[in-house]
Amino acid sequence: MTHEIAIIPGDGIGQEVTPAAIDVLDELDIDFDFVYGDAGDETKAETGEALPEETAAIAADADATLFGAAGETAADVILPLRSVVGSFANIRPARAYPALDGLQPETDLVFVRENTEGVYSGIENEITEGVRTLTRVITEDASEQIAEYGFQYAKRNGYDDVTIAHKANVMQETDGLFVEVAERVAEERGAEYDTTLMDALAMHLVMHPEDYGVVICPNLAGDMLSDLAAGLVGGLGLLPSANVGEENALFEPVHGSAPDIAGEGVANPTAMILSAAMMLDHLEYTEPAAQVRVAVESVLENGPHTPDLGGDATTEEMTAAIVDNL
Ligand code: GGG
Repeated sequence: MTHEIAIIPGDGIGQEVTPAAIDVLDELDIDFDFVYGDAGDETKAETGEALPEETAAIAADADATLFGAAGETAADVILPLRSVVGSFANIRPARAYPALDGLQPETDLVFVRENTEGVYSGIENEITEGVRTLTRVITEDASEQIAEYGFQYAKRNGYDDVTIAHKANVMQETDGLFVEVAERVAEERGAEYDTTLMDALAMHLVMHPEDYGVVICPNLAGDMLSDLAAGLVGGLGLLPSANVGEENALFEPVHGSAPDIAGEGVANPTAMILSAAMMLDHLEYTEPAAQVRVAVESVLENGPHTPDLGGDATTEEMTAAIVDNL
């Protein structure tokens, strides 16, 4: 069976780490048909559109999409792409690797981030000169869907600790609804859970990440807390993610386009390759997904490493070592 995979490298280091994931997938005994699409800052400069219709169509028609990184046009690229694949959940695992000198070696967290609304609603306005507004949308349906997914994910993957993150003491209507619905879902399932204010959670995650497992959170909180967690385990170069829908899905590293190192060929390919491993799981290639993770872990243990991990290897050298380990 051939799987059609949309490949959208996007901006900056997305152009460098996406080929790394393809090198790894090419090494597996699976029939993939890669279909390429353009999107991002350069595409906008060239065509006037950050996400051309044909690129969105490629993602809609594919069995899954691999996306690299978004730059200045993130709101016009990654948000609509998530919508095109019908994604309602953004899964962002952040785990420490024993071989790396991360700040918090006990970290094993998974953020289950609501992926369609909150302050990413796109409803922004200029009311009058110097006054701009943003509408934060929280719906019962989306809150229920993300809570259901979060509790199912925790059960399926053996996480005992589930935390519902919110800021309902201030955003009383919106996060009031989010936490009320998530608690109702937990109680209907008979599941154990905690609720925590997201600002306090940020501090506790830094000090005691080992106390947490799955964190179910509204959109912006998930975006920010997962970057914080990346800092606990060795940096953004390590964190993959899955944007999951009912049928389709899109996989991307948590990092963005990293303009400070783009073009130098030294971006860490780990996050992108682990995103491809999440895609393999989604396509039910559990064994190859595990093989890819083992190969990545071996290189994280033995090198070579890119500069973000203290080494001097290029993206291509680190990728070649991972491929050799498959
Ligand atoms: N590959 C992730 C990426 O491009 N991130 C840029 C960004 O700002 N993303 C916003 C988001 O994840 O919601």
